[in-house]
Amino acid sequence: MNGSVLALDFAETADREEFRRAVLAGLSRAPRAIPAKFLYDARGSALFDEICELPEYYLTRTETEILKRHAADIASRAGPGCALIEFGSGSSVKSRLLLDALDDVALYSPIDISRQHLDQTAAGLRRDYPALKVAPICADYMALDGLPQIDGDARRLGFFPGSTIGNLEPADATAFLRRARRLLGDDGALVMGADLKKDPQRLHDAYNDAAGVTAAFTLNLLRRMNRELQGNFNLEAFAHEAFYNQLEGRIEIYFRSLREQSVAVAGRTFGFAEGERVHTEYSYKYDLAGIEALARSAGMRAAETWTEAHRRFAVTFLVAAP
Ligand code: AVI
Repeated sequence: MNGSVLALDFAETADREEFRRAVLAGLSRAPRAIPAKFLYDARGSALFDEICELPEYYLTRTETEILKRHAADIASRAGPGCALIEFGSGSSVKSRLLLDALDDVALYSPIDISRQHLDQTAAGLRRDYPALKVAPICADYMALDGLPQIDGDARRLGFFPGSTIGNLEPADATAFLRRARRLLGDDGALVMGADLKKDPQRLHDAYNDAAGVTAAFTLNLLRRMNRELQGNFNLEAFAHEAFYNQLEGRIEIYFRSLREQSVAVAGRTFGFAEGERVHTEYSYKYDLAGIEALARSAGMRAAETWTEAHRRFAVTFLVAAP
């Protein structure tokens, strides 16, 4: 067995232990909740990729349209010779739109917690952009204190697309932007995508698609608990529930017990009342004033915001506030 296989085994054991603790803690507290990051095992990530293609899920298409239309504007705001740093890069599809538009990129640094994702992304980019310096960072960008592989005095341009900011509760969103501001420096900038408030029915439909892919995505968490934590969740006895909470300006997502039942997982047994819910995700929706207020709360300001005809989504160029 070689060292990298051992390292992977170790990482897998550590991940499973973190999952076990989160599930036991999340099912023991009231109201019950399991953090959204555990939705993204291999099957969950593949289902999320499918969500991005759904007719109801306008977010990915709309953001891509904005990025395509305004890539040159973003590049001119950024200036030549930037180091592009992507927070939570996934497959880096959207960053290619920026890489194609930016003038003389000094370096591209994708940050992702998944080593596998990072290696794939880096290999694809090195193949398609042979002159580009690619410096992947395997880390949790929510807990990163420095950018180890980045030195030199190139301007740092952060990229945080996909409305991932919406999955953070307001205090965490501010904490993330503060961290980004520190990592990017006084001279840095951040290109951030955020889903906008709109007709509640459209929001509702985006998280309750007719094909049931979002439901499968939520219920995959039960499968994961069954597989990794020796659970016995009956997937037929729980349902996906997603609705727009207008007061809080957010989509709330849960899995809901369809009957009174008890379930064993990670060596414990948990009772569920009929209708009892376990929270899995928030997806906050912003308006332009809300984006500006969020930026201010983190010592930044929106230098420019781009949207499209229906004002469904916004891409904002954030800079450090003086
Ligand atoms: C990743 N994130 C921006 C998605 C969202 O829209 O909040 C996650 C998602 N969950 C269900 N559908 C999409």
